[in-house]
Amino acid sequence: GVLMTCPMSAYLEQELDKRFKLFRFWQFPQRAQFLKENCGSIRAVVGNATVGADAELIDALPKLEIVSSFSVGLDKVDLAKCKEKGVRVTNTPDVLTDDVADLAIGLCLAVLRRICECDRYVRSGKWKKGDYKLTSKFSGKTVGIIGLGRIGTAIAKRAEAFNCPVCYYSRREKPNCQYKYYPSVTELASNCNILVVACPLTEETRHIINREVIDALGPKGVLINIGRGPHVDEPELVSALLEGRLGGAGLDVFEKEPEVPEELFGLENVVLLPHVGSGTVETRQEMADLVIGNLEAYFLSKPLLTPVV
Ligand code: 8YV
Repeated sequence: GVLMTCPMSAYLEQELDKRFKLFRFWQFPQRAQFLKENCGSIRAVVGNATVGADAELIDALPKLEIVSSFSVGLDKVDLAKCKEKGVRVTNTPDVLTDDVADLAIGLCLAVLRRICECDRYVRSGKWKKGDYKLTSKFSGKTVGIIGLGRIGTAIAKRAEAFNCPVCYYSRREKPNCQYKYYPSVTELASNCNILVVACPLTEETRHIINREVIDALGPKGVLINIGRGPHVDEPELVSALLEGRLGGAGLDVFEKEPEVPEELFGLENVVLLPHVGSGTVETRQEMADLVIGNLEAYFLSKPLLTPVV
């Protein structure tokens, strides 16, 4: 049997249902009772960025052999626990890189050129009373990227096409990389106009955007987050935006999704999205196929397509 932790894709659900005995965890409000009755037959968990496989769930499933996550980020999977118990883990890298990078650029343009605010301006009929105020140019601005992995590199390539100088922070300088490296996030923030969070969420990167970094980015700087909400100290971000100590923000992720700080709703220099970085029909189908491909490979004793553990 396969346990799906929460609703994530109708297509994936249907395809899993064709191949395995599928348990939909969200349909059982009595979780402890459900686990007690079915733990003997669940060999795989399919989770996502919202509900993964924490230590408690892994411990409750003695027959668990593989966690196949419908996400590239694995911050909701207890990887140490999986390793310890010999549980394999797979994710969905590469197939979502373009979409997430596209959306990061979309957020840059939306924040600087006020695309969403302009749309509201037209819809409300305000255009008839006068032209919209001037906005800020994106092309040529310096883009600082935290995490130069698959997604960070794809964002850098797109930024280059806009003639934006690119610089980055990562734990180590990348060999043979033409972008300027800064050994700390604060130095990166001091030296760019737009700071993009594109690293995995780990203990080390939690609140990597703190007050010091926000102040280094400054009243003309813009923060873009397509990573995870907890990368940012959200109350610090909200107060910096409200006090005008930060120029703007484009956010696809939040600390307590789907809760978004309502203080941000009235700000024109902020664009808020409901965690849709990978949310296209095309990519979600490829992600689903990768989840299934990994499970099939595992149960046929073939090499996993995208193994992490
Ligand atoms: C998804 C994500 O939003 O890949 C990730 O890490 O955050 C996402 O692609 C999510 O897992 C879809 O349900």
